[in-house]
Amino acid sequence: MAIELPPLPWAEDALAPHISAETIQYHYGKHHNAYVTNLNKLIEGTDLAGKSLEDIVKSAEGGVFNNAAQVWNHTFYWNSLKPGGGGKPSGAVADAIEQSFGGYDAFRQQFAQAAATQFGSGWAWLVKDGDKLAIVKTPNAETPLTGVAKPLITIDVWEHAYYVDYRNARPKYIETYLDHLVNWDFANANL
Ligand code: MN3
Repeated sequence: MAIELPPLPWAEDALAPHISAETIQYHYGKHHNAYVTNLNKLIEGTDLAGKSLEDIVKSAEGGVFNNAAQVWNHTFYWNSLKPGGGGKPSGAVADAIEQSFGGYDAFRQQFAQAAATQFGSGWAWLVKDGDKLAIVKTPNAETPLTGVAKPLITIDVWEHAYYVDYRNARPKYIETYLDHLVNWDFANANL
């Protein structure tokens, strides 16, 4: 069975004015969709056809890995966003942030720093690594899914994620993600 493009968890204009419908139309409708199309072409007729997306990400290399991981990373990113999100977390993830970083403000500063300093294209993640939370950044399509840490939320820092709305101002996009968009319910569900 072919890998499918999952539906968005909200309407394409639901994140405006922070992320515009135009960005979502390109980012989901063109970029994410293209990774799905490319992946299906690459695995057709191979022993990866019929495997789950997660299994393909964990076992593939090269172009198959890049496309599969980008399909998985983007779906995880959409779920990391919600209309009316952002601000301080509540629940178990709030306690874990307190214990791991010494408070929300320290977490916020470190997450923003990681996302802003990922050179070129990539991702920043809040992950659960053993008993602690940690912040990691990954280049290009690389993803914590191939390691031992469990991803809780992510931010896409490829230029296509913010250039329409923020031009080159990546730090402003990161700040907006933290203050207005991040879906702490998703982080709590993953914890
Ligand atoms: Mn992207």
